[in-house]
Amino acid sequence: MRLNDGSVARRLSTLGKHLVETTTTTVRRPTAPPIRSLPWRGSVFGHVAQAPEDPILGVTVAYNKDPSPVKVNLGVGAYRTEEGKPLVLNVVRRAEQLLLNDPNRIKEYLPITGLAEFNKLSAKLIFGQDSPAIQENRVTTVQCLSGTGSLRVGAEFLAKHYHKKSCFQHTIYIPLPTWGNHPKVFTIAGLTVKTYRYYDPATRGLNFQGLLEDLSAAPSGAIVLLHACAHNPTGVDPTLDQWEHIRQLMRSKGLLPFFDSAYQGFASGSLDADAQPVRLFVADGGELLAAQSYAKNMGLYGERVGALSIVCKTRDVAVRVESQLKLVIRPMYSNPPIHGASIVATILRDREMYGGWTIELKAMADRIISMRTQLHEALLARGTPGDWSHIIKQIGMFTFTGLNTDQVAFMTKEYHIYMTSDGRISMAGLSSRTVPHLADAIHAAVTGAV
Ligand code: PLA
Repeated sequence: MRLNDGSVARRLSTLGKHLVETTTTTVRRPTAPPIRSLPWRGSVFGHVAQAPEDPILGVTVAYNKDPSPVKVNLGVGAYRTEEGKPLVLNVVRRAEQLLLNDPNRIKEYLPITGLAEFNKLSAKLIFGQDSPAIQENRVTTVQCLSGTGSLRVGAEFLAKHYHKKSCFQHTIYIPLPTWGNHPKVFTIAGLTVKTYRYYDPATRGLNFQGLLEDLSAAPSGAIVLLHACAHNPTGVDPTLDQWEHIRQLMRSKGLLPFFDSAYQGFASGSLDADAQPVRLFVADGGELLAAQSYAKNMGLYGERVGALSIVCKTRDVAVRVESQLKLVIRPMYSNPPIHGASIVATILRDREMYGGWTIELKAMADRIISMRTQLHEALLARGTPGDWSHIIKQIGMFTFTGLNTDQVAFMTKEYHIYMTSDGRISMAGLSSRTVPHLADAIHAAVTGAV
């Protein structure tokens, strides 16, 4: 279309007016009212309450904020060297080097159930090389996110699929006391949590009678959480004879064992000895669950590597159970990470590296035991009132000191010693250098001397 001169002139004049107006006058753009003036002006999350710190991991948060040069963190169960440094095992460094140098390493997704070789080797580690249940292919093992993830996957599977005639099928009995995360993991997965007596504060040992009474009174078909070894927080384990008693009682009542094995090798220094209670239950042909963690025994805390095994009556059942575990895992985190499981598989498959691991593991366990002796002697030397023999009797990473909340708060405030408020101390976080300071703090807390 051709424009005549008149229409061109009109258009130019309109454009000119527009330009003048927009540059010389204030344009009233529709402006949004400030958010603060609106009726719903607060955040849609405004009602969210401040949550408390985690009772264990929160201790590290408080420790990190303390500028004191003498502070000691005995809260979380994390191994430290004599120099107070975190430890990466030599055998882990070697495995990582091998993985790094392998040009065939890829970063593809793992299957939902994780690294197959890792799963096989993990089952052998806990149930034993010659376990009949493994030979009969009636164990299913899935790689999970360390011990916590393995417990959670197991709990969700039970909440969905554990069918006993009794209406108590979804009740899990946990020891009193137990690791603080247990009730949370099981409740959120949909199980009802109840407790059974375990620890006797008077003897600072096992309340075996109370345990037997409570398990006898538990409804048939209930699930029972058992610490495979190095009970957290008490450091008190049943003897093998007592385990046998527990096994007979549980099997006779049809109680389903769910073992939490977070410290295999840390209790006695021997991987096989620490797995004995679990193997006792597998040997009778009955069913059970076992959650394994490599956080402590391989020092792979942050790699989040663990496994859940379910021992079934037959191969056929195990295959179907595994198919359902996949349905639990897939919408939760899809599939597990590859690196940590590859480290573990590299070590477990190689005889020489496996041997190296057991030596380093024993050294960690021995150092913890030596901390027990040193702390005990330091308290005796100070004449600290009370019987402190439980420090050398208890097993594993922790000592359940018997100190109360006020005494713990005092030790933190005055001595910068960080520990959980139930009086648990991580022996693995102590060193010869810090033992005297801890002993001074305990002495002052007990005698009331500042
Ligand atoms: N089960 C028990 C009995 C534990 O003590 C722990 C860790 C876990 C499972 C979970 O370990 P993982 O998920 O790291 O493999 N307990 C620690 C750490 C060491 C923690 O609370 O997370 C503790 O200080 O109690």
